[in-house]
Amino acid sequence: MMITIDRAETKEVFDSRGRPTIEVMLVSGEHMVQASVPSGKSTGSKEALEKRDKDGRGVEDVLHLLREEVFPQLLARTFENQRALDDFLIELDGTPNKSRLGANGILAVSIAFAKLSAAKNKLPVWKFIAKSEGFTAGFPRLYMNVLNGGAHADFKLPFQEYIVVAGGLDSVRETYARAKKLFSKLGEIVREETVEEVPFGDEGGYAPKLATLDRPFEILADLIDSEPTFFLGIDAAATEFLNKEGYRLIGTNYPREALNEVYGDLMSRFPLRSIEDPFAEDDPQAFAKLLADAPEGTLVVGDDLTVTNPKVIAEMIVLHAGNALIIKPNQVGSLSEVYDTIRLAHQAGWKTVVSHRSGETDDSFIADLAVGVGAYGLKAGAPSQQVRAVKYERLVQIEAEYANVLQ
Ligand code: 2PG
Ligand code: MG
Repeated sequence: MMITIDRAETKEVFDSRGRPTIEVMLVSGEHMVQASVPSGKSTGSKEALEKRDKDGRGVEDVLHLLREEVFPQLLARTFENQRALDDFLIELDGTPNKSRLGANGILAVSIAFAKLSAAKNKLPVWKFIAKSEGFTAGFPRLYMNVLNGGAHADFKLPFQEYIVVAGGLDSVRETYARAKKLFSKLGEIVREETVEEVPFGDEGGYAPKLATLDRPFEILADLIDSEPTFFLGIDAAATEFLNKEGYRLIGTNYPREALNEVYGDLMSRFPLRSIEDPFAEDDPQAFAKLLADAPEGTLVVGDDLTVTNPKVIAEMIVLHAGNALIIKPNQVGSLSEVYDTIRLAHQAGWKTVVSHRSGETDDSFIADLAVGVGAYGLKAGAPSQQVRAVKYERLVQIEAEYANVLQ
């Protein structure tokens, strides 16, 4: 179906850290959609560029480019599909990393267009993605980040994210309800255990100071004991704690071989089965070694390593530098490229975990994306922040709608 855009507008909205980001509204006939884009903190160096004003904060320049340059051209054309729209934007930008128009500006238009296409085809977004891109839809496990550390919480805990991976129950509604209960219980446990008040980290998880490397795992292993299908994950975000002397964890520097052993030891004692960014983003060999050494069934997950980029994932597949990857649309900046990356990953037998960013908005698009591509997981933080909860709530809503949509 050819899509004509009748009206396009953009404005600044704030993300969950109170930093400006971009919202785009598109209108076609009777349909009106909105999309907004998140913003990361522990970013990979090969990510497409999130364009900021000279002050390093505002997005006025991008808004201006969208209004004055991009929108007039959008309105003058028709687009056959997502690829045609994305190719047009990428060409208009004309740089290898989307630095002229900004990956943030381009992605906001790209996602809004996907929503518009779904609306015009009278399909829910997840269904439209599955159908138009040839994916098999399915429900993801919840990757719920319940304890925040690293760069998201002043390094009070050494790893950036301690995640409960929840799934395997009859329904997403049930899974989400049980995961939320565990999250509340965790709040009581960490408050009892720490003298100081326990703050929340960037992604809404608790950010207590716990004395040992083991302690968060002991607490979480106990917590999920009553849920046989749940397991634990971490996002080490290791680039953030690498220095000249090695990987620094609670005052000790570990060379990469020793860090590999730390992970092995943790996995042998706790139900830890998914490890994201265990080593620095420029050390795929260390990822490959961990995967080779790890127990069967372990997920070694790339994020800064793979940056949702089809060219990079193709290289990492050849190097066996993992068996799963994080999918963050703003790392690459257009949905067509996101779909390319997911296709390459799935063909190679890698699992995908669709993810939010640490600075989020109330847009729940990633939930539709996760279901539409049949992702293994949806990583959306802790339910204490509304911008995170809306993603899980949208999954629950899709579950209700699923039965009514012709498969
Ligand atoms: C990550 C993310 C999201 P950020 O590292 O996986 O949880 O953090 O958005 O800061 O890159
Ligand atoms: Mg990460």
